[in-house]
Amino acid sequence: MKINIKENTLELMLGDITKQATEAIVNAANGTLLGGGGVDGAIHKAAGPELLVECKRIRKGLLKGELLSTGKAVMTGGYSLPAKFVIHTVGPVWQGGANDEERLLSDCYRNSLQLSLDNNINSISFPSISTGVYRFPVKPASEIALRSILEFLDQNHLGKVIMMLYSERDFDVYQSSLKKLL
Ligand code: AR6
Repeated sequence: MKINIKENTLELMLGDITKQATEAIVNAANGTLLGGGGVDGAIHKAAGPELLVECKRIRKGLLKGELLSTGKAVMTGGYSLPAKFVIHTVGPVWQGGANDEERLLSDCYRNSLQLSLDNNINSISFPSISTGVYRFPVKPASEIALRSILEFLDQNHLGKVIMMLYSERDFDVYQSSLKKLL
């Protein structure tokens, strides 16, 4: 499913984000930036060891216990990935919904898109942030993700945004949320 928002496009796709040749792909990382399971593990594996070296260098430059705060985003090279850049963002852990999870998840999308814009990146792919290990329920997460992207694309000229879903079930949830939002 593909839609136009002013001079931008948003497309929902089913597949592996590590294979995506958009200029940037987004990593659902954790605050340590040292890699992990899920999409984070897959991205580090496909990018190769230099990605971890750059992540460690960024981490050394962070204050406050050297963790990247939830909702924030940083950028690295893509190394052996088809994508030129990786934007690492830290989604909120689902704790029932009363701990600012909605705003923090929205921050992940907005800050990643802003970082792309600031670096003249015209195409970016997102995974479904927080809906794996961090247990954010997919339906509300899809609504927050899509609303945040649509609002950003309504106000900015970025180019192409892809939501890369990893299961048919997630794809269907995102598709019905998008239809509802339009
Ligand atoms: N391509 C696209 N999507 C993927 C891929 C892939 N190759 N692999 C998994 N997904 P998760 P989180 C989907 O758990 O919930 C890590 O250990 C997956 O099916 O990767 O934000 C980090 O280091 C799900 O829909 O991220 C953190 O500690 C979505 O990506 C923690 O997990 C997100 O699932 C972050 O948890």
